[in-house]
Amino acid sequence: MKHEIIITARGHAGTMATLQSEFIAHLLHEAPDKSAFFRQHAPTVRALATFGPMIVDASVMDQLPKLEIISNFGVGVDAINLEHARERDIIVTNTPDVLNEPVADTALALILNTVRRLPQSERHLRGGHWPTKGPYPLTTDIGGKTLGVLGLGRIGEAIARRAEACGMKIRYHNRRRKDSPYPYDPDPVTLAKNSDVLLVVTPGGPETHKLINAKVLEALGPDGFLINIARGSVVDEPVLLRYLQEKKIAGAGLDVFVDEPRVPPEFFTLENAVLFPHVGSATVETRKAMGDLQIENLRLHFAGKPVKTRVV
Ligand code: 8YV
Repeated sequence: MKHEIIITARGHAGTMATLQSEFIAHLLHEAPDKSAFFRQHAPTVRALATFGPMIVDASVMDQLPKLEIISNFGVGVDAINLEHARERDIIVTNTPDVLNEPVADTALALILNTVRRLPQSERHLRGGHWPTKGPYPLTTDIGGKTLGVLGLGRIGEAIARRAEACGMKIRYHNRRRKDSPYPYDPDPVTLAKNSDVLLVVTPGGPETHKLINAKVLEALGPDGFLINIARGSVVDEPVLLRYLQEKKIAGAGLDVFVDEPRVPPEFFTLENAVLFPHVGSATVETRKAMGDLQIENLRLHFAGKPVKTRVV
């Protein structure tokens, strides 16, 4: 017997295809009238398969009285109201670990591209400026510099390993100090002060909202770089923009933005910013592994077994 689920948004194609063949999958993003859609499927739907930044708030959950599980594609569950899920006894799952290494690869690439200004130097060549204006201006080594990791979890550790291989020194701040060989700073401002490159790799959500503010950027200073591969919400975006425009920090490498896929166009003209369109985990292998885990959690739940990667 096929179980009925709702898919909340257009996600990874292979995963969508499997979900649609294994389950009776109703597509929320294709429904012209969302309220009518929820009314129609409320009596039968027990699971949500959710993708990307699609908001799954209390009102979505409460339109589905039979909802038992929300299976998220992605490690970050900041788009889901976890408190409400807990109250309603709804299981929430995510896709941790399978993306640690590729996200860490992206982070290292972003650090190197930002500090060494490699995309800018390529633009210099493509723009035909090499013969006329001469070589691209010198940049800065990452070897010997300090990487401050804000949020030393599994992805943060994978990035730290790579940065160490490039000769960087590592320090970190977490809400709770952990058993780690790296020096600990008690707050983000101190970490920024002690870092040449400040890397944001915290979860999103209310607890980290605008954690990177003017005070932190001030502490990072005119020679410091900010790298964000976490969530746009962790950074006060207009303040960061001003610090970049006024060159009050040396540069920023951003894989995430507040209102994706919309990026404030003021960022496009900045010479001291490197911008990636949220590609941290965007490889064929990793997106398949994430989808497989999302589906496995649904299969386990419907088989009456404990899910594999439960958040709530
Ligand atoms: C994906 C992510 O871009 O796992 C996460 O939390 O942000 C990324 O891996 C996203 O989940 C794709 O929808």
